Amino acid sequence: MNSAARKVLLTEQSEATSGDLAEILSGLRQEQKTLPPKFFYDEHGSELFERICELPEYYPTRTELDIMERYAGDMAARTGPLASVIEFGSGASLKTRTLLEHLERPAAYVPVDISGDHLLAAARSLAQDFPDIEILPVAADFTRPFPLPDPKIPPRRNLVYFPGSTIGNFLPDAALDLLRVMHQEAGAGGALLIGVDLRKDPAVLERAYNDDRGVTAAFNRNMLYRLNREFGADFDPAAFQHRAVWNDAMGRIEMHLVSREDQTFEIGGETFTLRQDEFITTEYSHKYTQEQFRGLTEAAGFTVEQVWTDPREWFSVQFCTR
Ligand code: AVJ
Repeated sequence: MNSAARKVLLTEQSEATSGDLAEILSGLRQEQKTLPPKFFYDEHGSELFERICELPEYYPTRTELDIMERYAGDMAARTGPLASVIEFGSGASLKTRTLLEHLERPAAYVPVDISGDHLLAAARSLAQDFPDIEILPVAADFTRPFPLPDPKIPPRRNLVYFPGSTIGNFLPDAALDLLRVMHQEAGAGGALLIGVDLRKDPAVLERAYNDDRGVTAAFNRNMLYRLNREFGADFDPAAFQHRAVWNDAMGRIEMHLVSREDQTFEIGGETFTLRQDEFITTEYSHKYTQEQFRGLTEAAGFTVEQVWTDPREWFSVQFCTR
């Protein structure tokens, strides 16, 4: 194989901004206003998220990386020879490097991410370091159907990689739908390797989402700046306070933007009102027990073959076969 890096071509899904606006409006029309967390990740939001990953309070990234470094050899042995690795929400592809170093040389790596520019930069850097693997980045919103760069990806023995506990952002029904899509894309003989944050002391959780430096607050409020810029909204970000709370009954951290005053805002020709202390929900981050998550993966048709965790059992990486 040639040692020169291959050229990296980005497959871009058409930018469905009208669908995006419809999704935003339908969330804001609900009794409890919500905004989908995928809109956090514009260029600046992706940068803020990478800063979150390095915060002392935010344990998930560090813990998952440790698990990857410790057990990537075992993961590769479980996986065996592969067609491709398809990663959902690849971001900076940090954990993927450890994985790709250990896997039995997959023909292709397909990182899928909603933040196109960010994705291309990460893909180029990977292409430098893994010249023998074809890097096929796809800029797409994976919460909607999107085409993989066929026919290069044979529908067999793919490893679907979904790290970061991004699955936690989805309500259980939507998480199940997404796992079914992944089951499909793994193909015959394929598998899923998924990072899942586990239930733990709520104090640890609330600290992770309310950091001292206010990076998570900036990340949360960045959504409003983005909606102003890209969707013509007129939010006053300073009129909102960041809050993250553990909801024990639902087993999730909830991120809110709490209104500091009675206010109205406009988007897409509609006017919305918020009283003081009312809030917009911007993110759920579900935390699972191993048993709960097994129920979900099995309902999607997978069998959980192995679960790797850290010594405190704060985070898990789970290997599931079809
Ligand atoms: C990327 C969804 C895993 O839920 O912990 C980090 C996003 N939000 N801090 C998470 C996030 C606030 C993160 N995920």
